[in-house]
Amino acid sequence: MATSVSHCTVAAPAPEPGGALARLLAEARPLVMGVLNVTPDSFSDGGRFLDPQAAIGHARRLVAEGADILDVGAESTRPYGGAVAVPLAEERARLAPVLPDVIALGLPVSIDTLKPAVAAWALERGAAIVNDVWGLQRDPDMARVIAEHGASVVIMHNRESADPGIDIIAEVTAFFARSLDIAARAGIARERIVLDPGIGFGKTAEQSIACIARLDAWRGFGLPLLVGASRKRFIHSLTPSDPMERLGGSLAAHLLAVDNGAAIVRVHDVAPTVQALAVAAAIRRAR
Ligand code: HH2
Repeated sequence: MATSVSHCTVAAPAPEPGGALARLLAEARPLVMGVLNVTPDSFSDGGRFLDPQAAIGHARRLVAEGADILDVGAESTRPYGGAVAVPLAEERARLAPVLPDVIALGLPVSIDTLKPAVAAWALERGAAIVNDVWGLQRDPDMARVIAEHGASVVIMHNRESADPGIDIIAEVTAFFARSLDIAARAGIARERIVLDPGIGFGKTAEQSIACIARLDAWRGFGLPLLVGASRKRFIHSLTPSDPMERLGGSLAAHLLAVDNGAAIVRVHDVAPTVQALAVAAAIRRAR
């Protein structure tokens, strides 16, 4: 498209194939995705940000602390904590007074939802990414909605229950291959896909640890990898602690995840993570 301005012709900027997320990833530094849970029952911060003003205030704080992306969810996805399924109208009602203000902060926003209707609603309001903790395999409409809106997607591995007897690396690899097939058939551009092994989802503590340790197993897909270890239960399995006491374990997990190739870390504690990443990067540069 070209626009005529008096005597000269100005070319309109070409649409970016990978959008805001690809632009950030091109900076070739680990990105920090800050978590905003507008829920009463999230495993580590349920109820803290259900009030819209508290949620918007927290989003501002995450931006000020250096987040690159904001991940907004209004239904807890916690696998073993007895999270209550939230009806569509309720999920949208939680998001409606919050999402526009969060999007107005200017960072790419991802919507953490299982429902294609919520994803579509958020994308139409300016969200850039859909964070699907069932990797496009739960609802057949999810991939179509993402493709139609030209959005990016986080494909996360999940399974109904943990099985200590399986090879978790092979299982996640096969899951990613299925999800990527669904994405390709729906027409989601590869530049718009991020893969996430789903720390704590359908995995024993040992399997979650193995996924971080063996992150390079999925480099062959040629796609950015995301790790969300923040306050997760596997940390408790190593050092018994309540979720709010797991910052040290979360930082260790995310630093090693980045060393092993993670492009994005999904965290509740943005400021300490940004600081830890900066220090680790400086030490790496000085080697
Ligand atoms: N973890 C949680 C939720 N969404 N999305 C991705 N892509 N990766 C993750 O590891 C991940 C996720 C669980 O954390 P939280 O949002 O704090 O809890 P809850 O689901 O209970 O709201």
